Amino acid sequence: MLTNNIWKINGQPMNNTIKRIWERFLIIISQRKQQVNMNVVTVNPLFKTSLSTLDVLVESILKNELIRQTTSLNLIASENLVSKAVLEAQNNVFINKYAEGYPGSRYYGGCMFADELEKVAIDRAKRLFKCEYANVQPHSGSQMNQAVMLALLSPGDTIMGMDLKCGGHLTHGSTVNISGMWFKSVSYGVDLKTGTIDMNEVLNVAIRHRPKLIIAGTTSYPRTIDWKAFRRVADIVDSFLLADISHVAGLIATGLQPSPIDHCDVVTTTTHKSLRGPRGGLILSNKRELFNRLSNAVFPGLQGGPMMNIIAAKAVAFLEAQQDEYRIWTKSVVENAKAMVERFKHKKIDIVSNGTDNHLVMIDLKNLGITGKQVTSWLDRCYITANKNTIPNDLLSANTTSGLRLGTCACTSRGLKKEDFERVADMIADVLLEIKNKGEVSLPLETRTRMEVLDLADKYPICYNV
Ligand code: DSN
Repeated sequence: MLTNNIWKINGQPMNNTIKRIWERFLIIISQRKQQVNMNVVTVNPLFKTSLSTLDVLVESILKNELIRQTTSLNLIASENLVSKAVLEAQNNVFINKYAEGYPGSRYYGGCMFADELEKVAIDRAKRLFKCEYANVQPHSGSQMNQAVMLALLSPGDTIMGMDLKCGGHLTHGSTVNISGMWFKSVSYGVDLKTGTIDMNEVLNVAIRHRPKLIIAGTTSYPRTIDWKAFRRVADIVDSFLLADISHVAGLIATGLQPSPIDHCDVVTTTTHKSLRGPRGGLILSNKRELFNRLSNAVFPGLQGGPMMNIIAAKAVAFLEAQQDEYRIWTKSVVENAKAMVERFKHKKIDIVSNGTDNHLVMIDLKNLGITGKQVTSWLDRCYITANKNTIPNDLLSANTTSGLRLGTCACTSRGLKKEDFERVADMIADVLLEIKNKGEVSLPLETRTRMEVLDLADKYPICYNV
């Protein structure tokens, strides 16, 4: 495929003159490589000095992080483990390239391959999510949501998102975030008995405050969101509807969760959670009248040049997400989360909403009388990585919390099976119960858990080269 494509620029065959120059260039490069190997010529040190020679400190930090990831079990719900191909794709020569603008309309020369790459990423994103518009340039989740607000709102407008404590996100109107500072922000929560979104409350809050933008989407909500019901509310109050599917995008891409694309004005997602790609954002839409507004908001409204090296890795992740292996992986992600829930319930540990439909397991620690902060620090000592999280009706701050959030993406990517997740749930349950009973994790339990974790880590190694 490469050999065919290399003779094309922007998908068009090169003319013969350019092709001859190109062929000559490839020969020179190959001769040069041989000369270098034979020590006949010297190489500019800029291209020769490796990280291990130049910067031992940074190199050792990178190695330590690989060792940390390899020797612990990662249950952070917003993280994942990328493939070798995605990791390779991110590390590329586009790190050198400015490409402000969009394919076919850039502010810099030399963008022919940047154009080609961005078009590939856009096409794959559109195919994956079955939509007409995709913007692959947002650098992050925060920026994709800011861009949507820039496109649709004016400062001072009212926005409505989910309460942070119930599973909403900082960028959906939190007062400590620009979304809650520059806009008047109101929120909806969940039914405290069921732990699920109460659409009557959503409608009531919407009617009371008439938001210009309603945001549906969460960071710690284990249940399926009813996009059609949100659309009905948005239509009643004549508001834009944004779905932020960052956590469940991968499950939506493979049809395990319903897609919001036909019900919402705009859909946003990060690319590094269940999508298993590089860190970054993505904006999707089927509303033609919004396409230009969204594009102009991302660039030049909010960002400068896109990170083309990251866009290369996004394109690869979008390709992976269309393959059978990925579909099977998403199925396992959900099955593994359900398996953990059952083990916790068996140990009489409370689960927010009493179950899960996705990759998330939200543990309610209130009845155990312990905090998320205590638990995550003890789990860290046992080589299990998770995060404290507020839960509905939480009386504690986001720094302490009555909840623990677990997610199955990273460990499923690593290869852990349902029975392994059950074993991990048992380990975590033992830790929780001992903190409840003794206020700490005893040395024997800490040692036992570490050994069990290392046993699993050994069985499912992370095989990146550093
Ligand atoms: N902080 C991320 C999460 O953990 O869900 C979202 O930005």
